[in-house]
Amino acid sequence: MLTGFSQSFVSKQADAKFPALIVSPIHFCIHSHVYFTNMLKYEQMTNQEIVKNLREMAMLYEMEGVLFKPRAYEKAAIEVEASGEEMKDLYDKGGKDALKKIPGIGDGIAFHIESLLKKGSFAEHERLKKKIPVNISELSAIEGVGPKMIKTFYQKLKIKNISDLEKAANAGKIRKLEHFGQKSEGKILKGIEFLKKSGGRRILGHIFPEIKNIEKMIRSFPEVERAIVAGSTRRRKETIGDIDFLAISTKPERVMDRFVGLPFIEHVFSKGKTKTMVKLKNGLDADLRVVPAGSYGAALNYFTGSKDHNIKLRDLAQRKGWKLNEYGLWKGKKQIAGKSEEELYKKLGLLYIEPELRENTGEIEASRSATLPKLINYNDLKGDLQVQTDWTDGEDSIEVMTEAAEKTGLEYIAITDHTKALAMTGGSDEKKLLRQMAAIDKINKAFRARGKGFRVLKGAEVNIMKDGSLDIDDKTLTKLDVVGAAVHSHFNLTREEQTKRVIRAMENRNIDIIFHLTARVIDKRGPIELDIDEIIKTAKRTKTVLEIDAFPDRSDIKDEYIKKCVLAGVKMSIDSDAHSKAHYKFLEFGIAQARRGWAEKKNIINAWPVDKMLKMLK
Ligand code: DGT
Ligand code: CA
Ligand code: CA
Ligand code: ZN
Repeated sequence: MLTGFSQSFVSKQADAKFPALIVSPIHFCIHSHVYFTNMLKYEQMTNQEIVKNLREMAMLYEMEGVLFKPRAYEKAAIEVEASGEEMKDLYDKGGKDALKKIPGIGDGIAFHIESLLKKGSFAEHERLKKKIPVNISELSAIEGVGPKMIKTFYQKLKIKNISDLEKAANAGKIRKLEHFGQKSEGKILKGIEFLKKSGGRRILGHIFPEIKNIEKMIRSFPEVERAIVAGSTRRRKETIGDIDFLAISTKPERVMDRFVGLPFIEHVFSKGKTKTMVKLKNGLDADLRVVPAGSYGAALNYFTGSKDHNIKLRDLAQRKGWKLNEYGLWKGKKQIAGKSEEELYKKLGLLYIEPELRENTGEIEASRSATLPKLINYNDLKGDLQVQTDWTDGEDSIEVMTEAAEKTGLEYIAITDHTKALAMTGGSDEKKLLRQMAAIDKINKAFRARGKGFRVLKGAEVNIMKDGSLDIDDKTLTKLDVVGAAVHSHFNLTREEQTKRVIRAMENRNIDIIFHLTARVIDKRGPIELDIDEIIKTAKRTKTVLEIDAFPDRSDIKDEYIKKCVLAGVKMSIDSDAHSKAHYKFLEFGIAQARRGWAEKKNIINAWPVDKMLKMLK
């Protein structure tokens, strides 16, 4: 989380949306009844806040040069982040022992989380923070800036936050530090620029578990009949600007009282009978609207958006002489639809349109002509073709990753550890790959002995070098079941050079898939320059699969490119890019991405059984 820094974006954004309200947010901070009673007791931390503390701890230990602990804390952070349950609730129900049931949380970390829940801090964290009193979360959000650098900046230049760093870089002070130069100084400034441009939008996959938890809590209010999150979250956009909740109730005031009393809430902008606007502790704004049951479908449709989709629907209604708004579809004063979305679409002469398609990019026309795609479903994946393990920079062993995959209902995974050009990950060379293949053979044999059909495929995430060559020889690649290749460096080549580079990799007969094609990291760096149409043409010609990387800050390729692949008949895979067993949960966001790109099961090779999938590869 970017405290402070993103705060200014959020309020700027709020300014634009509710100009009359936000003169100074503080004046409009309406503390409800519930809030005051909560204040008597300590307001317990949400998962997001706990994750932030654990991540900071990992980085502080890394600054101190402590071994193992950084990784242990990062792992715990990943697990808490992915948890469908609030630590606070687990702790209330079962104490420290309940926390320890979460993988990656042992005695020590459970003790610290307990302290976070009880007092909002823990001793070790406080001690280390005193030594390096900087805003670590904020600084580490900059591309390429890690704990060691943050420590140097503080010790040499007393840099505590992004604004200090920006000033120092602009004054040419960074380049004078040992191990730094003009180039790294420029990179830092570029990273800061990128963060500023992202305008406070947040990556859906990072925030989704918390949103679902809030939705669950609203649903549990006794006066609430139904509740759902709408807006860009329901459309499953890669990033969201704010959160839009919708509920049905005949007692809206009671619902609003309860809503503003939830532990996630930082601050109440306004509280009304039908609409309440708050800022959450995670920095995002959230609205709750309460409507009567008869308007639920119309309101859900309206607040799901997108705006462009809504406008098109409204025009459609108008052309029939009707009126469409968030309360219903109206013929004069008579409501002719509005209870459900299905009814609404039907009345407008349309087939139901899935939320992921509602961007006015042709879905309304396709609905009218009954040519909507039969979207891939959230339970359609049978395999995962990009999985890292502790052979390189993953957290878990092949065995643990395999077991977890089986538990999530998959039938196969490909182990695709990094290769030697990525030295910092301990990437495999040819010899190490051969050893790993032998290890995988053993695991598969054990599965067969137990009469289980699960398959572990031998793979790699081969590095595409600057000139498009690969860092592993063809002789070794031929022995693998699935080979992915990816760009991890030289992000600034020209469009022509970059396109040529990737095409050369695709032309290699051993390369089955291009992983995260554009190499973007949504909140850190933009995509590499590519001639996408040329890439897609080459993918078709060379039978290369393009991956939809489900890791939330990648979400690469994006929906628009997926749609192009569908049209061109280029096959895709949806992979978690897991570096921990908790990361299989990200597959859901890859599927969402595929759906937003109009993809069907037949377009996605790992929605197929393993044998059919393997036959499709080069
Ligand atoms: P976000 O929050 O930027 O990630 O994107 P959305 O789509 O959630 O947008 P938001 O929160 O501003 O509004 C929620 C929905 O409300 C939006 O998807 C469609 C509807 N909406 C908002 N403003 C308008 C408008 O001016 N006209 C129409 N027809 N619908 C609107
Ligand atoms: Ca929204
Ligand atoms: Ca909104
Ligand atoms: Zn990796």
